Amino acid sequence: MAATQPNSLRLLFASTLVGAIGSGIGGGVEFTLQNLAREMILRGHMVHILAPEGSKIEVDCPIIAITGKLQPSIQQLNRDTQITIISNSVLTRMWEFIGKNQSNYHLIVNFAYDWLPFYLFPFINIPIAHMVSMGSLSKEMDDFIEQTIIRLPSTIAFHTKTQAQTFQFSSKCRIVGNGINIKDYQYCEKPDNYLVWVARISPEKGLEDAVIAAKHTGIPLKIMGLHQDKFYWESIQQNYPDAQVEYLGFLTIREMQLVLRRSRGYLMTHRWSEAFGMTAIQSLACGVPVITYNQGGPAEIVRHGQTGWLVPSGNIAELVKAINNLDKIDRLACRQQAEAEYSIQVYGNLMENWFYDLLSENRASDETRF
Ligand code: HBI
Repeated sequence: MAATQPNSLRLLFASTLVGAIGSGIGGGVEFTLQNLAREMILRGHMVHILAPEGSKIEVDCPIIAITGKLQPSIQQLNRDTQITIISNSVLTRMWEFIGKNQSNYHLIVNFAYDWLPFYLFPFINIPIAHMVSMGSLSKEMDDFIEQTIIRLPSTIAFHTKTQAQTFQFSSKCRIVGNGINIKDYQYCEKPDNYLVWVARISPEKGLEDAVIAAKHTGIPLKIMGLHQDKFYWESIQQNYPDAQVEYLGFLTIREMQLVLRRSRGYLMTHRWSEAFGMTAIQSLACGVPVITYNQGGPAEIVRHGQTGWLVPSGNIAELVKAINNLDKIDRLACRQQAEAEYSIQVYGNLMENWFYDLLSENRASDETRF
């Protein structure tokens, strides 16, 4: 007899472990995790969040702090770097907690881009839904992710097709986009005369291209984001001393969007294949057109000529041209695209359906097990 599908789920969110939530080191994942937790609670589910000690969340749900050494960010490693196993790490302690307490939950949502959660699925009795946050970055992580894709493709989801395609065998995995609370963003029809760049200040985000392009157009550029690589920032200041750039700091989402919404355009000059690009949908939600290099998730989000411009990667002359064509973009169309495709309700539906599917699959395999 098929067990009844539980309507309200007990969900355990396993956070990224490169830094405490709120530190900004976890980038867009910190934001996605909290948006989704809030949305699942609104839908009547219970959510517990497992995260490094010191994490601060803006969601009214229990956070289980895990002590131990943080994970080195995989972006700083290169493709052939060996995976290091760290003693007394947040990673191993988090999964010790999960091993002991898994019977209190229906399902785990894993947000960490690390080997252990992908390796452990045969030893955990409840489904692990892996929300993969980046594209292929390291050979060894690819092996762990692709092994899971081959054996349990339904437990893997990517934010975009482009991101999924960086892995092998990913055609059967879900694409779930991402989502924000559109009500948190105020549409701005008449912008002031400046451009905006928002990201962790680190080489893979290509800030210097935005500085050079803005300098050519003479439009001031406001920069926001975590100072992740001080040398990189200093080199930009030394190389372009007369560029009209202003660094506003690593602001809260609310403060950031007050600056973002009044800009003429948002520049995305990432060098790596950004899996999604939360700031792209935040920009659209404010009515701000997005100019992005034509690679990774942002190129899948922005509608060329309608809600922004796609520019050949690294081509600064094309960036300048796109900036000069910003006024051809209808700002209301940007807002409408965010409402239709990237609200937390749309993302929440895709994720909730995924969880229910995993649970009914899991139950079916249990039934065939006996
Ligand atoms: N590196 N090892 C590791 N694990 C993560 O979960 C991780 C990371 N680097 C960056 C990161 N997560 C997130 O900031 C991005 O997924 C956005």
